[in-house]
This record gives sequence, structure tokens and C-alpha cells, in this order.
Amino acid sequence: MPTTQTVPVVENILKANDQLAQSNRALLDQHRTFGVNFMASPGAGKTTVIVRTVQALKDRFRLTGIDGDIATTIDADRFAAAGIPAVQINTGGACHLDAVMVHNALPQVDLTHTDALIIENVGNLICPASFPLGVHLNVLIASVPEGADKPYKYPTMYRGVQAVVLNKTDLLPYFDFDMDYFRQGVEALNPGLAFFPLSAKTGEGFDAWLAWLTEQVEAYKMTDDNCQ
Ligand SMILES: Nc1nc2c(ncn2[C@@H]2O[C@H](COP(=O)(O)OP(=O)(O)OP(=O)(O)O)[C@@H](O)[C@H]2O)c(=O)[nH]1
Ligand SMILES: [Mg+2]
Repeated sequence: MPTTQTVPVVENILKANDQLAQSNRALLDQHRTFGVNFMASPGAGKTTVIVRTVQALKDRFRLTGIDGDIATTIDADRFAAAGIPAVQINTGGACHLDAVMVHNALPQVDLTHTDALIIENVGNLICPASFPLGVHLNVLIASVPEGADKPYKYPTMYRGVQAVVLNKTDLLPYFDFDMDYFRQGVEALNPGLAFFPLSAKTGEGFDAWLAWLTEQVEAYKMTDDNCQ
């Protein structure tokens, strides 16, 4: 019967993904590389936030970018223009990165000389939430024009991340964005979640985000040092 066959296949795919995600994590840990996965809807500002973050932190940490897109190298080219090595994954139509794609891309990354691996996932609020990549930190970038109801409509994504960046706050005067409603939605799904309202365009609010991310990378490196 179609339904009884479909469910096990999907379960197997997800299980295989999780196993490879663990192997990705082991490889990153072996090289003491902190992995960050940025997820968001199309156009929320993933690349713009990443580029501004990279420009601010690249003298402090050795960074490498992996960009996932259905087609083109536009975003990986933007990473490279920001001054870091960049690898493009074209998913050929798939609406998310998965652990296999990242696993296959990792040999192109000089992990020995990378403190933090920055991954931009495919623009989508649904599929990436089901495919862990093996990173240490998952960040969701929401944006003001998307509307304040998104935590309620895409709960799996909001539940599975360790931080939410609310981008495009420079547009707050022009949109009917109910900040309290948004915050309540996030808090109900993921209590105490780190939250950074900012504008990647003007830089407003960016310092708090950079300070927090720096702390995460440094805490990871310190733990690793202690394990040696
Ligand atoms: N006003 C404003 N525009 C922004 C901000 N951040 C990004 N944008 C604009 O939003 C558009 C999309 O930005 P990208 O960074 O390409 O978004 P993305 O999420 O990487 O898009 P995809 O990779 O295609 O899913 C561009 O026109 C950016 O200039 C911001 O803080 N404020
Ligand atoms: Mg992008």
C-alpha cells in the first residue's frame, strides 16, 4: 500500500542523514572546526548577514563558507568577495542541504586552517529543519517583511535552532510587524532562545550578534583545548 511503503522510506532517508551528520560532526571536531548552519526563507538576508559577519570576524577567526543553492554560484561568489574561501553546493532542485551534500563538499574545505565553517542553507523554512548537517550551531534568520506570524506557521524550524536573528529592522517603520507577537511565538516554541534583532544593511544591532557568535566559537575552541 502506498502509505505503508512511503513512511519507512522517508524514515530511512532521515536516519541515513542523521548518521552522516554525526560523521560530519566527528570530522569537524577532529579538526576543531566550529560549524554554523544559517537557515531562512528565500531573500530573508542570509548572504547579507553572513557577509557582514565575515567582514567583522575574519581577522579574528579563520573562516570558510559553504553555500547551498538550487542553482548559480552567486552567493558563494559573494562569500569569496568578502575575503574567505568558499565552496558552492548546487542541489540541482532539492529544497535543502543534507548531510550527504555537506559530507561530499568537506574535502574541498581546508579544515585544518578553518576555525569556523559558515554554511548558508537553501532558502526554505520547511525542508532544512528535517535534515541536520552535523554542525554545532543552527541559526534561523527571520526578517521583518515576512511578517510576525512565521513562528506559528513554521514551528519545526523555530524549535530546532539555537538562535534567531530578526533581520531588516530598518524596515520596521514601513511594515506592520508586531514584535511582541513574534517574540511570544518564538518563546512558546523555544524558551530562552538567543534573539538578535538587527539590520544587515545599516549595522544596527549587529554588535550584540557578533559578540554572541564570537563567544560561541571561543567557548568551543576552549572546550576543545581542555580536551587535549
Ligand atoms: N532593507 C534591508 N534589506 C536587506 C537587509 N538584508 C538584506 N537585504 C536585502 O534583501 C535582499 C535579499 O538578501 P540576500 O542576502 O540575498 O538574501 P538571502 O536570504 O541570502 O537570499 P537567497 O539566498 O536567495 O535565499 C537583497 O536585496 C538585500 O540587499 C536589511 O537588513 N535591510
Ligand atoms: Mg543567499
